[in-house]
Amino acid sequence: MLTFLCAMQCPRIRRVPARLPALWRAIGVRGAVALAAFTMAPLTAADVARPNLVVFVTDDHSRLDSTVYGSTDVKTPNMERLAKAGLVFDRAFVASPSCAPSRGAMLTGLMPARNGAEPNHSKPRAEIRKLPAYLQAQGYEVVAFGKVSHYQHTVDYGFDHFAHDTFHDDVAVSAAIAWLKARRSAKPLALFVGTNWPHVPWPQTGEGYTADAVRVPVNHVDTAVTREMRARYYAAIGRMDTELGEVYDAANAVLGLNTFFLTTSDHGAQWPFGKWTLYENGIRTPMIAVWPGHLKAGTRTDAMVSWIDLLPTLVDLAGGPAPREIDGRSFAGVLRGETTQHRDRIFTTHSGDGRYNIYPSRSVRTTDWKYIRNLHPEYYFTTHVDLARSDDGAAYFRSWEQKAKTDPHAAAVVARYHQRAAEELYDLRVDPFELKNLAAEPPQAARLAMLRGEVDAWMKAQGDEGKTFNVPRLPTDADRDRPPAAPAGKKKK
Ligand SMILES: [Ca+2]
Repeated sequence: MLTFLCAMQCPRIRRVPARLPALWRAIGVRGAVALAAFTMAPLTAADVARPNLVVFVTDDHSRLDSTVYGSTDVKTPNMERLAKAGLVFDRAFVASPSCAPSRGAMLTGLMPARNGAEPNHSKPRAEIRKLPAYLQAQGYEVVAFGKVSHYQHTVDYGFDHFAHDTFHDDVAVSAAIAWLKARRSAKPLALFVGTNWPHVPWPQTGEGYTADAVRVPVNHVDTAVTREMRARYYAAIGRMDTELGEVYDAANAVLGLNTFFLTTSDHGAQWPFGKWTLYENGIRTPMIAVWPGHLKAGTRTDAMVSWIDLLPTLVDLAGGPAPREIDGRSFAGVLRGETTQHRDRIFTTHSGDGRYNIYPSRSVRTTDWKYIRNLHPEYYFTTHVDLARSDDGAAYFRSWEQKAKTDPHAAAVVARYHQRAAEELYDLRVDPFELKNLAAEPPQAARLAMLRGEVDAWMKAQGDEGKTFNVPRLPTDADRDRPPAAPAGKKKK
């Protein structure tokens, strides 16, 4: 209670960690520092002030599928609760729109070409310093529950403790909460909790959502099967949102107000023009931060931030020197309300996913425009959506193909899914779903040349060779729509 009252009423001593020994809590920051002067403990004001850090990572959740970002048909009450208590990022982006390269970039602060995790399921190189080491150097205990890195890559990252990192190991969240409640360490804590929701396979029913009530996005094809799957996707989002609320409540109860809490998703959902693409529904991600007494509650920011910025931001909040040798840059100034801007360009990259997706692309995004370069427009675009045997994608994609035989809109959507122009340019102010490619429009020639040059320069600076990591599928291949053979005894993800 004393900690709570101090936090609310005494700004100079408000940042007292709840888990510090009772004496420290009772005497506050200045008292603890004064006490340290009479002991051998090398305690400083910075030591006492450091916040606990809790990051809740969701999996394949599209930004627009939340009430916080304007959805009217999927309910995310816990995201809304965080939004009311903290700062909502309207322009947060991942580095790459599939699980492994996205998480590899977050946990190294380096873009995929520089850390080595380019295609899905690949890992950053062993010699690269990873996020836990930076925070451990600041005195933190750094712990991961669930899918934080790409499943069982977790062991490579040097967490002090980790558990439940296998495919849809859905007890991870309750295990994290139990671990947190039993924790007795006086160290500041950096806790990463990763849910596998709303990653497929989605729940078998809509769990309250019905097919006739969902809204089908304008860049999709409206069929009965699509609606059924969309209701099931919403059910998965509901599970994710419930888990978010549970972790948030546990963090508040155990760690107290001196806790920086952030939630975000590793990229957009497994729907066409989402995951595995550089369209907004692939790379633009939900992000909400809560930090009582530091962040103004119920606010939003347009500052453009990237997942590579999370590592230096957390190190900055932990009191450490933000590393300069990585691609990421701390946006702690945005969090503290010192600035409303961070990046003026967001670069993203996608390299592929086994034999399901071989379609490398790069993009640069300004506040208003998106330029996408498809490195091999002659390749045939496929993903788990159209190739997987499960009903997560194949069932509804077959219904799109069937409708395409008689419906021009469906035919255009399916054609655009498989084959794209070498260059795409979109005016996001009027075309948020990136439906009208302006790359060939003469009035946009100068803008196209500028953004093309920026991607050239960025790829060169990154040492990005634009590799293709698997045997491509071509539109002329007889087996272009045949799923790859699954490795014996291995479950696809
Ligand atoms: Ca993912």
